[in-house]
Amino acid sequence: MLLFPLLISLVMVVPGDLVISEIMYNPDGPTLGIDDQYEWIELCNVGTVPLQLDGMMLSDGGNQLFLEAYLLDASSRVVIAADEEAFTGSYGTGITVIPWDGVWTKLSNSSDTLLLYSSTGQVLDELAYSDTWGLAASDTTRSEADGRGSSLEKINLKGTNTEDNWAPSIDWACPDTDPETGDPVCWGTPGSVNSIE
Ligand SMILES: [Ca+2]
Ligand SMILES: [Ca+2]
Repeated sequence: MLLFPLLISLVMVVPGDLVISEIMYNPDGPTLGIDDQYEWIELCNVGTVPLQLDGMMLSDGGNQLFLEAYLLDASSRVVIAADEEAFTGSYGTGITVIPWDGVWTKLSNSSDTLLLYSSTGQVLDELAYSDTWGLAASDTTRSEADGRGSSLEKINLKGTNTEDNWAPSIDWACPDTDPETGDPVCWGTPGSVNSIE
């Protein structure tokens, strides 16, 4: 019986199996809080076998954060939060937040490239996003994901990381309202199926 988890841990992850599925790169300051505490990244195992995340790395090319041991089931998601205590304070404790070590790979509020590496250094996923992604045609200022409450979500998790496959979350089961406009503020779908998937 002891061999079973060992065999699972030896499954080699390949690009496409584990993807960056959602990011909160610019948390809404008035309702959620500052970037240093409330940024987060969601990963999804879109493969067919459990994947061991131990030793995987997320980086923007500068800071590097290393994932600690966690066996992620197929079709399951986890969240990596800049500040776990702040995250659970806002989103509750029912979401799987996994531990990491190193330095948080800060998510730029303008544009950034987020890289996910396997424990052997292979690039598993690469997301070069921009704050112009999801900008409504009628709005020339900011997208809903750019500090207005929404996260940036991937639409087809097995598709490309191009602008047409990412958009602001539209889940309106929202925990707070914008103090200036009174509109409901959505904080994305960490740990859950994306609202636009
Ligand atoms: Ca940010
Ligand atoms: Ca999600």
